[in-house]
Amino acid sequence: MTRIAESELILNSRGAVYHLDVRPEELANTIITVGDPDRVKTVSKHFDKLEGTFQHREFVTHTGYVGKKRISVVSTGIGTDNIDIVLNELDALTNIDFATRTIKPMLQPLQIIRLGTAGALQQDIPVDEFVVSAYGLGLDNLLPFYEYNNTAAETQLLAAFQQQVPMQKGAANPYIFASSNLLHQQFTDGFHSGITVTCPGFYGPQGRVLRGNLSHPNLIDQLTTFVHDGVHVTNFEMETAGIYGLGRVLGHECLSISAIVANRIRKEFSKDGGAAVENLIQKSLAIIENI
Ligand code: R1P
Ligand code: URA
Repeated sequence: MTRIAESELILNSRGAVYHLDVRPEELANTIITVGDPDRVKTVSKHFDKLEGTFQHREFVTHTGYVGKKRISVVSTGIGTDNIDIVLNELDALTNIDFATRTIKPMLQPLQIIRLGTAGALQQDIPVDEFVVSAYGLGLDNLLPFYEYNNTAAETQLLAAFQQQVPMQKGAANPYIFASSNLLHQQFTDGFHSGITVTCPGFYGPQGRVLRGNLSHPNLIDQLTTFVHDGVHVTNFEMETAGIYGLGRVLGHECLSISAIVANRIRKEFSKDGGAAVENLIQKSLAIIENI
């Protein structure tokens, strides 16, 4: 079996994977990802038992139990460049034998659930409500670096998107992946659902104008009006499509859920985003405990 070199899978003096500083036995198979490192403790304060805490750079990990369910909560920081690091290291912790540096013969799928924030792109999705991403559509450039398969439904949706939302030449090479059906069906009551567009930035790539003029000034309008087979774009954020795409590449079950903190159509921002995120965490943990 091929041995993965020290330069490719980097382990530190603790025998932990480099960026996350976590060892295989310190990670659960059910993982909640959050963008903000401070949000990790907002999740783990609900744990019945905290088993271990780890931190390196913006990557904070708390592992513990909610009831009998062992869960790790990991912060990713912002953006799909960080998702490349986190998803690959979570997979390595689970599916690579660190002693022999070889891929394990039996691959273990992880359940990876993002609890994040996002901006709504539909008038009827108010701030402080929740969106489950049925699809992640990437305007970033992460997945073009990997080989992957799309389903027929994903291919059709992407073709419709490319027709209805032509991107400025060179600005984006869109890709799309569906959520895990298995996870999504647990999160229906009280959740909106649709396409989440993952952007390589918060300002220009999400159509925000402060001082710099935009090459794609109609982006918000085009995304809001996009429709294919009754499926609409619900929201914007910065990680979902990368998680769904790498989840597909590596064989993990992924779901992304967002508390809506901005509504870009109504031009409103949540008066208490922290409370919305806390509500999302409580509602989601009650479900995750029983998955
Ligand atoms: C931007 O403010 C950040 O907020 C959203 C975006 O995806 C981006 O990471 O998610 P988080 O609140 O989970 O970080
Ligand atoms: N996160 C984003 O990426 N965009 C928003 O508008 C709100 C949160």
